Amino acid sequence: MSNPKRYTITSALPYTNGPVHIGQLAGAYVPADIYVRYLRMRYGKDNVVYICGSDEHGAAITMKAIKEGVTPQEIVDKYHEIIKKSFADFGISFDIYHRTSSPLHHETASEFFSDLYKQGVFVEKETEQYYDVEQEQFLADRYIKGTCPNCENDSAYGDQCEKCGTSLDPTELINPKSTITGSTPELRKTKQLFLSLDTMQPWLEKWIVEGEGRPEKWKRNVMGACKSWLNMGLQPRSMTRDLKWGIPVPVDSYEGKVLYVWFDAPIGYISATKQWAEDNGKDWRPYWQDKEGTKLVHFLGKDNIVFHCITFPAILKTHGDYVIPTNVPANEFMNMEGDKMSTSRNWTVWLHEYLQEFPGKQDILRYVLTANLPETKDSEFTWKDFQQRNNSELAKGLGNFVNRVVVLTHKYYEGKVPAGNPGEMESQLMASVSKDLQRLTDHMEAYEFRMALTAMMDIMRSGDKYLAETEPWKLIKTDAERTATVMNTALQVVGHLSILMKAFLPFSADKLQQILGIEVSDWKLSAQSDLLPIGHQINDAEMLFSMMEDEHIAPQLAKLDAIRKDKAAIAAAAAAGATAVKEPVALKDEITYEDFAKLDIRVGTIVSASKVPKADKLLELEVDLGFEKRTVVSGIAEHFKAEDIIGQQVCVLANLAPRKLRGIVSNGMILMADNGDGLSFLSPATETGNGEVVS
Ligand code: B3M
Ligand code: ZN
Repeated sequence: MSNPKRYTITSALPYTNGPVHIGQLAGAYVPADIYVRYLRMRYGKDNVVYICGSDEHGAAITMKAIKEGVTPQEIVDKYHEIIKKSFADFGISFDIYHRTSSPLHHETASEFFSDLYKQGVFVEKETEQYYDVEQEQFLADRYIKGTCPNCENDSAYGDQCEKCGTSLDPTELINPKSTITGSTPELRKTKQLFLSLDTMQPWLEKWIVEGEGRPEKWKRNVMGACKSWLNMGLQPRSMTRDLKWGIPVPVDSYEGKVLYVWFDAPIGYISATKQWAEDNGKDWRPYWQDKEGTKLVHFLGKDNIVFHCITFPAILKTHGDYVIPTNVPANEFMNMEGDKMSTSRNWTVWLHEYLQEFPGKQDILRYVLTANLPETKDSEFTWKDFQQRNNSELAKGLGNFVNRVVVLTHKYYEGKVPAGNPGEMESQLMASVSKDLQRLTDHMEAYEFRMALTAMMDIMRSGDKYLAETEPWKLIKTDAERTATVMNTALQVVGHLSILMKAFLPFSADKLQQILGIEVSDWKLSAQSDLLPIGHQINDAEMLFSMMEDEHIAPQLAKLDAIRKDKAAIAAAAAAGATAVKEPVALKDEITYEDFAKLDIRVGTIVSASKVPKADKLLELEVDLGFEKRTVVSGIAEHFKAEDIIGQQVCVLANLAPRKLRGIVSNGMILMADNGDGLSFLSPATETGNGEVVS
């Protein structure tokens, strides 16, 4: 699609279970807003729609409601307002910020589902799902915690282990527990409607991997994530859930079930577009159904890639009437002050708090986030960098350059743009501005906003260098005509900056255009020497940026310090607890001699040992029991190195039913004693033949 007629741009719909923070801004909102502002200037406002809204369904919401002891509706109402306001105050220029709890969305998603159902694309399957007997409800994946079978993290969720990133089915969790009541859930039969992603795999591979019917290159990180999903082989995915909160499944005999949140949420982009169209007397259809003319681009963070690159396109494609995304320029994560951002630990900057604590300073945050966007790899936000970039790049750089030009224009020409007589130096400067404009535009089209910002700052630096070399403040004493040329040229550069800044620093851009007395917002692909016409009157100078002192960021650093100290205190308490006198372990229930006699314990010797790949705790052992050799998988890898235990005599529970661990069948169990800070083998005190009975 070289010349799309219109652009449908989306930012991921944030879950309304908490306010928005800078990690989300850097992932999905700041880059999209820059892109959209650029598109509007270049291709016209009427050809661009920028869509977002609150994602108000799913377990994220109901869990928060349980935690705060209120209804899900109260949760979404509260956070929808906070989020919507903070985005607006920050200048994220959505054309609409909608809600998935709205009747229009329910209707739209429901209809979409029915269309697919009528096409016969869903497969009904009976599954076994965990049910919390105390709470009397089936448990969504997020409501179940247990031990990850891959890395043995003991607080993995039913759908994903956040430690090793593996996506899971709840039934794979070891020792599952309901997060609502803490009880052990039981498996019960329930039926769901599945989307056969497996049958979509060939098309998805052609489209994503081979690029068939896909006009733009996708980013490397996005391709990498998609390929790893495709390589694992796509599985049918359930599009319905046994939950009370959500959009009812519009199919008979599915009463009491709702649509999977990742089915309804992306359709939220469509229903939001409908609402926007209705509010503005437009037709929503071309924005979603003109396959030739519409460029659809989704902005999001890396944790949402699979849903936007695989599931949603598969749904759109299957439906048949819809545009599929041209691009999904997803970002990686932004870290903060040397640590992963964490909302539960408060290790982030909340947007609504920033706006309160730094009033009128939206553009500084926008600038610093843009300069550090995690476009190709994870990046980092620090308050020191925030201060430094403000001071050296905005206040002393951009702000100072602009201010100098405006002040000198008033001083020499009463604020009127002087006539110039451009020479070699001026045409060189304007040529370099043109080159940077082209470069900036290319970066915008390629979703490289960090580089685009650098190109804008390079234009400022060229202008600044030109002033430093021509020194109009000295020249004025000897050559009035040449000074007028210099000032005219510098003013043109400032004029161009005021347009470019609209994409990155919209508040300062408006202020600057007010100072310059212009209202120009058509994107420039090459420098224009009469952007500010001769004789044009400009307004009084005003500082665009001010210096950020240590004391301005000190409260922020203090906040983080307090969190760090809390964390250290918890860790110290945990460490102290570990060395403290251990509580005796309570005895298990009494058993009879007959119970004991059922155990067949034998002496054996470990003859080989190796680490089980991708499992931190497991060793695969071969144990010689005299009469046969056995494979035993043992959870001792954190205590022993494989090579150190070969030849070790051990006691083996030899008649334990075989168990499969990480795909390996384990035949027996090695008996170990816990000695307080590790494990030790139980072995006969004197050399004993392999296979001898322990009794
Ligand atoms: N609400 C996940 C998130 O907030 C999800 C995005 C939906 S986009 C359709 O990260
Ligand atoms: Zn794991």
